[in-house]
Amino acid sequence: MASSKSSRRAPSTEAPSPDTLRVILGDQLTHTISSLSDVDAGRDLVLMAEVDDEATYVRHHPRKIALVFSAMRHFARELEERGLRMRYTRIDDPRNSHSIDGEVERALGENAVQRIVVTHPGEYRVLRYIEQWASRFGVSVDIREDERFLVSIAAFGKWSSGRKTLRMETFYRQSRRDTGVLMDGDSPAGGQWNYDKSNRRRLPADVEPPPIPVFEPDDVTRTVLTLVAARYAGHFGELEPFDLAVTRRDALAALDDFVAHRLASFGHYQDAMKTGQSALFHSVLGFYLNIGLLVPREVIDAVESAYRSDRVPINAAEGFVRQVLGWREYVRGVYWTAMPRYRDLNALNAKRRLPSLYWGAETRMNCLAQCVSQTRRSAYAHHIQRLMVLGNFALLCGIDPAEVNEWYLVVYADAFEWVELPNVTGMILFADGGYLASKPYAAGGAYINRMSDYCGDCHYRVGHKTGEFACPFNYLYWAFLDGHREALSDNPRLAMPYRTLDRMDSTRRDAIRQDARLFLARLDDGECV
Ligand code: FAD
Ligand code: DLZ
Ligand code: SF4
Repeated sequence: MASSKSSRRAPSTEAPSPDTLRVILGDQLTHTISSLSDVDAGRDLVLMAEVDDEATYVRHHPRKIALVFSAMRHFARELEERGLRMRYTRIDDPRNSHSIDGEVERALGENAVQRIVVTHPGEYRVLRYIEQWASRFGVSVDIREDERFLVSIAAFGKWSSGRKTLRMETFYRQSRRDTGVLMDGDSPAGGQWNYDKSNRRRLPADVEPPPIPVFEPDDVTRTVLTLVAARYAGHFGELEPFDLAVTRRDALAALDDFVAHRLASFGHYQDAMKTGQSALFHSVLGFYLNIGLLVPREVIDAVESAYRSDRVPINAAEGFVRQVLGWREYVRGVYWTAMPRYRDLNALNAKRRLPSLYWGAETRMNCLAQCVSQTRRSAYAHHIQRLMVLGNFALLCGIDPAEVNEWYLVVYADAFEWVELPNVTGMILFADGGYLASKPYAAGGAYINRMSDYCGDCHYRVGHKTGEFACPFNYLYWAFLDGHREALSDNPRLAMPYRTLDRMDSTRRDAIRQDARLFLARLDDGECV
């Protein structure tokens, strides 16, 4: 890989001074990225930079920083092998300005560049500074569509315009039709659009999920691990053992492994949780999709092809495709059509500070303890852990969306604002008032008990509704509905729980309110709950 030093050699007749600077961000590690589609090896310079601004604007989990830096270094080496001229700034380069802006400015100062080409970034914050490059640096700036997504921002904008609330299912069906994925002519493969009903099984005790592939760090990754350990020591999370894929080749191996060994059961056990098993039958591909080592279309095609060749059932293939073609594209569309106002939404007026248990402080609630410690170790939790344990608790306790958003952006190695923010603000906190989801995903302890083995080892009793040993999710759930009656009671999807609440006698309702008040006061006082 070229260092920034070697890329500033005096131009020779073979290598004229570059006139175009192609900027590749840390989540754009895709050989077919639009910013390189017409790259000219003779005239262009490709800039990549490891910078503290991106690693610390929130204090990312060290595994995420190592994943991004190591994948960037491997990708730069591959580009160099393609014959491209690289200007790569390492994190420990003493000349590093530690911002993308600063690195672009330095490159422009040392090369007679007329034009910058970059693919649309994944975050509004980054787009804002890229949009200033033209006036700031006096060069033309070509911001290109990120064609790795199947639905463009413009197409989503057209679809969503005029709708007060959006629904993923409608978007998803349209996307299936538009792309032909899992379609038999005009009909959905297998006859149904959605197989969710078959996808809610608890994991039987005798089902052992296959291991997730591990990738041994090579010398490049080892160097990065040493740097990350030294520079970001105070960040939440464990760096080692580091076993993630950092190259496209290994990410493709992870995809093959998922399709061969876990996809068939993905649907059935999608919602299940088990102590000591972080991924179960999930793909663990979000890390690689989100930095570009894999592109969504190839992942979807691999899954569809497994279904077409009878290797996996339709409920598995459809369940998975819905996540990638449905949810992933949908939340991205919501993000870009609703930013920047989306970041400040707080429809339920939630104000509580994020409790220290999210950062690993002791808790007697076993489900939370398990999910937080797994997150600290691996920078990963599967969807139901994020949604129905960690997210559900944040919703029921009324935690400030800004604090919850920051936590999710910090702790998961697949977290980038375009996907993290709508999932937190829209899906778990209902802070957008129902723009993204039709109802809050609030639930009592019974749901967690049904889908996991956490409750058996808990200090609390999931069957107790109130009282000293009652599962806090139980009374917090009813207290949440009670407290947000004005905002939520008209929601048809909540009609049944509100009827149940209204049928409770006043003694029970008072006990719920009292237990919730005491619990939240103890939480605010920093007591172990
Ligand atoms: P699988 O369960 O195997 O699913 C396959 C793929 O589908 C994922 O890799 C992902 O690309 C996509 N997907 C699934 N659900 C969603 C969803 N709700 N939104 C967008 N894509 C989805 N996903 C992220 O990629 N980054 C985040 O920062 C992120 N934050 C989340 C925060 C909360 C509160 C919640 C509830 C969900 C969040 N998700 C996020 C979505 C989802 O939880 C993760 O994509 C998933 O757990 C990653 O694990 P996996 O790769 O094993 O996914
Ligand atoms: C997440 C991340 C990190 C940790 N570091 C870098 C970096 O040093 N250089 C870089 O170009 N990108 C990094 N990224 C990814 C950016 O934050 C990413 O481009 C934005 O999150 C936009 O999606
Ligand atoms: Fe979580 Fe309640 Fe079960 Fe304990 S009893 S693990 S707090 S759901």
